[in-house]
Amino acid sequence: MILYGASLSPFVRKVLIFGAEKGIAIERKSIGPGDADPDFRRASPFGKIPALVDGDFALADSTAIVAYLEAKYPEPSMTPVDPRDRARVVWLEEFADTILSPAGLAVFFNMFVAKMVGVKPDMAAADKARSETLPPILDYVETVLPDDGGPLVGGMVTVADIAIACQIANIAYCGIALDDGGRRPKLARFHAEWSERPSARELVAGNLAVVARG
Ligand SMILES: N[C@@H](CCC(=O)N[C@@H](CS)C(=O)NCC(=O)O)C(=O)O
Repeated sequence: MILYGASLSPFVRKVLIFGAEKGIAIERKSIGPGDADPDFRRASPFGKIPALVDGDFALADSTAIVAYLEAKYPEPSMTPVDPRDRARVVWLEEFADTILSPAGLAVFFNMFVAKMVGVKPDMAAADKARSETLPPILDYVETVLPDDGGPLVGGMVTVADIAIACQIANIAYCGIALDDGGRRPKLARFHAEWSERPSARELVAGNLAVVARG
């Protein structure tokens, strides 16, 4: 099973960490968005990362890929049985992918990716996201994190934890103080714990080395 994508992408890491939590062997082929590799484009017609090729099956989108992996490898289950918990996982994954991600990306892209892809960074957009867009979104994350530091939903690690942790890691790479002077202690702890989790540790360390190089 091959996953196409760069591990700096939180969506690529979401799939890799989900697979590692379930004990699924996934080989990553490093590729950037828009790459012309025909196997990648067969899986990802619009050139977005991640994309998966599993034998004769090809699929794009981290949410779709995670759904495929969960259905193909049901054990250990990462899907709560309770209907409310199950729906809440969907919401939190959606929140991570469509609300948290663009706010964080406005900073991360302009600080790191723009240079890598030869685009002029828009630091005004980055500053606005950092000071205006992100704080209320990070405040929301603080409200959904359990006081005991356990998983977000149903007492089990789900894609909700992973999707949020991956987006938060990219925000942390930008030097944004997650705890905001002690206002968000649960968020800071969540990030610290996920950065050390065996399924994520190597990826986070590898990414830190890349962003430190600039
Ligand atoms: N909803 C998609 C989002 C994937 C995505 O936006 N990936 C970014 C990299 S982090 C990308 O490929 N961007 C290039 C583009 O949008 O053309 C998923 O969950 O996989």
